[in-house]
Amino acid sequence: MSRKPSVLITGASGEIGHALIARLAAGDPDRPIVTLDLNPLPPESAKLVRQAVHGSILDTALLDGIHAQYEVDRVYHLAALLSTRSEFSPALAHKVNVEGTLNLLEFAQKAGESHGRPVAFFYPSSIAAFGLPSLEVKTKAGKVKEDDYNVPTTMYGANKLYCEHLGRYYSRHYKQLAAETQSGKVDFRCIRFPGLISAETVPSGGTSDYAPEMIHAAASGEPYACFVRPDARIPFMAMPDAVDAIFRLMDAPRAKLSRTVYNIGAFAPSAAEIEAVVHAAFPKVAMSTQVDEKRQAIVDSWPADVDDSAARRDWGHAPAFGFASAFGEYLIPSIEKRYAAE
Ligand code: AKB
Repeated sequence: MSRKPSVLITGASGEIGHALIARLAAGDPDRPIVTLDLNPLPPESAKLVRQAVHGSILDTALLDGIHAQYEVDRVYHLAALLSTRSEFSPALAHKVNVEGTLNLLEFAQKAGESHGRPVAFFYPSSIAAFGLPSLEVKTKAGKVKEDDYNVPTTMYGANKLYCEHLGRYYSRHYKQLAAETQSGKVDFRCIRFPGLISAETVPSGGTSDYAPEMIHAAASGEPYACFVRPDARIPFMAMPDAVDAIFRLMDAPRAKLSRTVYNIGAFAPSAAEIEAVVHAAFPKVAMSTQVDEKRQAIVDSWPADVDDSAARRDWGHAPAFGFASAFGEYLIPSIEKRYAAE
């Protein structure tokens, strides 16, 4: 039981959660962290949290139990089925990605009404919320703004786009016809992430995974057949910059925020450019291309890059890693060390 202001992280054992827990625990050691995930936390994360609850975001009784034990005023809702996995199980993706998110918004609303303070709610959306109709339009569009081409072609992208609107509803219009509105208890803040590349975790179920998969395969000496064309291009970001952006957005004064959903970018290499850097670091590893036309079509519907001027203006988004430094100074050295130690 903790009545201290606490943090709830769902999907904490995933790519973003691993880096987020370390930063949260270091930044505010007196603020209890409770996590909710179907998978166990890695030991290095488990020792940093007050409680690691094992269960589903669809289990409302479990969420009620967390509400009874903790005074949560900050939620990082990371649990999701990513784009490729969601295409194989679209109905399950809807349940997890949409109904699960609704459960967490209701949790946050209830917590805010209970302790009287707004609950800051971080929601990771994705470039999958975009849908460019053709390669020609994609090339011409260049850096895409948040409100353009919001016509996703995947269940995951549709889920993310709808949950962006759900979050804005809870934040600004919740029960707007009630005699006494309880709106404003959820302070919903959202980043549309590009493809994220982590040195610590290998992704699973994403369509942008060709980039991290390539590095992790090469560093472990495994041949890799890239499933997209060499010219395929989408925005990417190194995980430390993604976590930094979450902190900058969540720490920004609410009055500074002109929107609830923000694009952020860092670098937008082609698959061929990624392969060239990885091959230079691991020349002995066999790298090839074996296009999966269906996954390629998803990548072709995502923007070549994003306009993140609103994030830079409103809350100081400033990625530390460009393409060369992300691979040369962070990803390749860290991943090499990881596999050398194994
Ligand atoms: C995916 O590929 O599904 C995710 C994403 C781009 O949101 N990494």
